[in-house]
Amino acid sequence: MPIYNSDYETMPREELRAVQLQRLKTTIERVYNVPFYKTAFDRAGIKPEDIKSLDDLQRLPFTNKKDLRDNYPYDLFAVPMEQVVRIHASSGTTGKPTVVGYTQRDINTWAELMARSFSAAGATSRDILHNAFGYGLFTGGVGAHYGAEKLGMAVIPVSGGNTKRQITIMQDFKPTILCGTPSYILHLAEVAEEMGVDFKDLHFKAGIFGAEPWTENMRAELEAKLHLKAIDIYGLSEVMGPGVSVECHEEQKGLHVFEDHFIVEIIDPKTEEVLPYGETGELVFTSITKEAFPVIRYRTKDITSLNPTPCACGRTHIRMNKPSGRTDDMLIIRGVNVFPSQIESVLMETKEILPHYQLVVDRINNLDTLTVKVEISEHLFSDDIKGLQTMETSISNDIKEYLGVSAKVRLVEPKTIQRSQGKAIRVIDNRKI
Ligand code: DLL
Repeated sequence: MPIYNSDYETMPREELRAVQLQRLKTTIERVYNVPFYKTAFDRAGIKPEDIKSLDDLQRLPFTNKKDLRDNYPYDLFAVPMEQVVRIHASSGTTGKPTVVGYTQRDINTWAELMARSFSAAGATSRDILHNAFGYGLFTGGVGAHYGAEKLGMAVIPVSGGNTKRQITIMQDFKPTILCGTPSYILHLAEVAEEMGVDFKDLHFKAGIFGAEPWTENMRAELEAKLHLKAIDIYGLSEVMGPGVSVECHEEQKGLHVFEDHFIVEIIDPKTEEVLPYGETGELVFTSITKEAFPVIRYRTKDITSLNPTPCACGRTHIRMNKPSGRTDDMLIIRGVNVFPSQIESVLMETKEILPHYQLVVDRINNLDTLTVKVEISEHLFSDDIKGLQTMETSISNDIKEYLGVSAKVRLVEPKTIQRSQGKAIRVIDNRKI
């Protein structure tokens, strides 16, 4: 049973739904004061008092990233600025970032959900957290920090970067829980190896990793390299930050959505039709307790499915499967849809491959071409050009066989693909330049 738990986590679903409905009603009344939502609801012919059951949520319009951008920076805030105590922003590679705000109660809720997330991962107040999520406008660092303190852990706020120093800190301060993006953590492991430090001699029992898609193969790699249990955590700035959902250490199979604070739906991204449990589509969240920046039916662009089956941990909250990617990261190569994570799965089936890779997409003579650059271990990168070519062809054949897409594979020397301190850049799409 979870250690830092609220009764909501194990509540019978009928009771939970009653709580959700009551909170949803309050939220809808709150957002009706925000001109954007009032206009959208009026256009859909819905008044706050029309929300009588959870099914009525489906009558409400969706909110998109574009709506957030159009209301940059503060026009979607549902409280006066004097009640806002924190602002974060998501970077966004195109256009303006999206800006989100929190009241003191929102910050307290977030800290509690992160504390519950750490607890789900098996952490207690006796643990020491090495927090390598970036601190700043990104929600990862500060979000994890407040939650860890709330649970009573001792937090080492190292953030990303300065990687060698991080390894020394791990040796000297003896942290037991590790946080970061999977790609940066992999880099940490690589630097530790260079420094002759074996994670076996460190003290970690669990790692809580997220903020970008990562495969089961990557989990196996991280668990083997770091000698810890790797737990997936999900979230997004628009909905709160990290701690919207998390895996439990008992099953590590799907992320429990904190349904006492968020209502989750899966829709068909094309038709916007709500899909039944088990079907894959786009995640949509409605926040039901947020004050400063509530979101109604926010389309995340993240692709996954929901699993309502009971879990060994005893939580009744629904699980979302590991997101496979985002609709806007999906590559369409000569008509075939492919997510970077699917390529990752195939690459990691090959033993000598290091999980550092990048996908380069070009358009040559009006045809899309995909090149997969991937590092291989030092001892293989030799003068045996023929051997390398055979391996490239074999991986390329695997990609074709499993994903139906033609890709040119280029094996490159270790450490030639740029390392990130936060989210890895997996795709370089030259068609967009
Ligand atoms: O990445 C919040 C976060 C911080 C989550 C630390 C987990 C840990 P944003 O920068 O707004 O917020 O990016 C949100 O990142 O819509 C997903 O596409 C992706 N993402 C986040 N967590 C996961 C995950 C933070 N566990 C966007 N698996 C989301 C796959 C994830 N994708």
